[in-house]
Amino acid sequence: MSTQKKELVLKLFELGVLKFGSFTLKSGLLSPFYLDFRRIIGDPNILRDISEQLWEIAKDLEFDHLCGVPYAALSISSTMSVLYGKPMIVKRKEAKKYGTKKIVEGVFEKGQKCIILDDVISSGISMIETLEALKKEGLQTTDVLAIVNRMQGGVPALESHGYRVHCVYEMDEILSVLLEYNKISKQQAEDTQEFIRNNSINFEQLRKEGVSVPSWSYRNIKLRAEHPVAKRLINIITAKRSNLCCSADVSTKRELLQLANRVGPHICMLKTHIDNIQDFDRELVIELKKIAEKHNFIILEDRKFADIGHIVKQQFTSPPFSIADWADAVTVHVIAGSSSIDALRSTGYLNNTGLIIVAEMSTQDTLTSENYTEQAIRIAENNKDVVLGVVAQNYRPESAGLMMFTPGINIDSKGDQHGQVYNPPSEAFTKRGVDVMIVGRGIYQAEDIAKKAAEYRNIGWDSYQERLN
Ligand code: S5P
Repeated sequence: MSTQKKELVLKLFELGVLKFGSFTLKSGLLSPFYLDFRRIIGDPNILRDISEQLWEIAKDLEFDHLCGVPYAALSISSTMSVLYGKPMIVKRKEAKKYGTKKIVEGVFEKGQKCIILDDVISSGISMIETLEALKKEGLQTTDVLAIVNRMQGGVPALESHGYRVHCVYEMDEILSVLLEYNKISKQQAEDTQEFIRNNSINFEQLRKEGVSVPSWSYRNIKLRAEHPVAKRLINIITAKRSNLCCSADVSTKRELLQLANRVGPHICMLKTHIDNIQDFDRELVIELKKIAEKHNFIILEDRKFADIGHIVKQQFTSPPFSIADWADAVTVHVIAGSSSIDALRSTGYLNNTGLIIVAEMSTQDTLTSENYTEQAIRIAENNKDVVLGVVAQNYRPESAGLMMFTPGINIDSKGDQHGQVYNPPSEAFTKRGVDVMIVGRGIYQAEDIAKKAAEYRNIGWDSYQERLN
């Protein structure tokens, strides 16, 4: 990279255009970096430097007009227009509602050529819309210019629509310069690269097209998770290299504690159905918490709250189970709507206990239709302050920091006589984007429980690695 280009990166950093930290994007994603090119109007020298870099590319192209995309690129196209004597046109964000109702402002004729300028190319979706609008006005565009390629899929998307794309910088190049001059840490560069990698696909679109996609990495989830239990869970998963949750569906205190001790070293989470324990008492909870601390796993009480808010509040807090006092996480249905989440939040206990929304069930004849699952996931996404993720089979939340917990996993069986459907763990991680697998009978009915838990754990971890690669 030329010294001039390197210096420009450093100037952009000083001006606060290239920011590193934690930023909520329009989509709701929490990003470790943010590019704010609207700030360049704060320094005319930088504005000129950027224009010069873009002109280096533009001077070899054949065109009649420069078209800047509002807002950041307007100042750039104006500067280039003045510096290099090319007329400018502007595509409005919205058509005027009165007067001319024009969508493209400026003086042009049908059939003329324009190049389009933007600050950053991310997904490319808004750029494609702009290009379509110009085409409708009779303008020809073949080349798109931008300052930064965020490397999130926009460039190939535009190219697949037949446009040539030219960027002054790839995001990777910017990171290298900032690293070289100690402006950002290695960790910040890695987090940024990981974020880019994990967000370079339009998940929603691919899902609609029925394509399975690999999902987020644990580090990325942690980066964007909001609830402290989610962060703790990811810490445990990565420290123990285990994404296994054992479903401890036994019926006595003794069996539960024994099982917890046996599987403890191999799991990140233990799931209970505490109301199935015939001899339940407070002592059990105290002992279970001790084992959880010793083996470092979290406790998920699979209560599946499903009633109106007024009732779920009582079910969550009242004796004899007093779930709110001890569970790190609880499952909840949203069949009654998001009011159940609001009700649970109003108890004041959700700082220590995270919610997992049951969005899709594992049974053959489940009533959780695609539409229901999508709605449930939306509720999870709108309540990330208290929700860790969803229980689901096929649908993964795309939103920042939410996890997918998946039961119906077994390596030795295809199902039971009551409609349970089992899938193998490897496929769950690689094809369906599962983050934590839930295994019950596959483990606790095995002859050697600890050995079986270790086996699931290894498969789960290897499959996660495979997904990353
Ligand atoms: O859709 C679901 C949701 C859950 S939480 N299907 C399920 O099987 N579960 C739970 O996972 C279920 O309540 C049970 O505790 C566990 C599965 O147990 P397994 O013995 O079939 O592995």
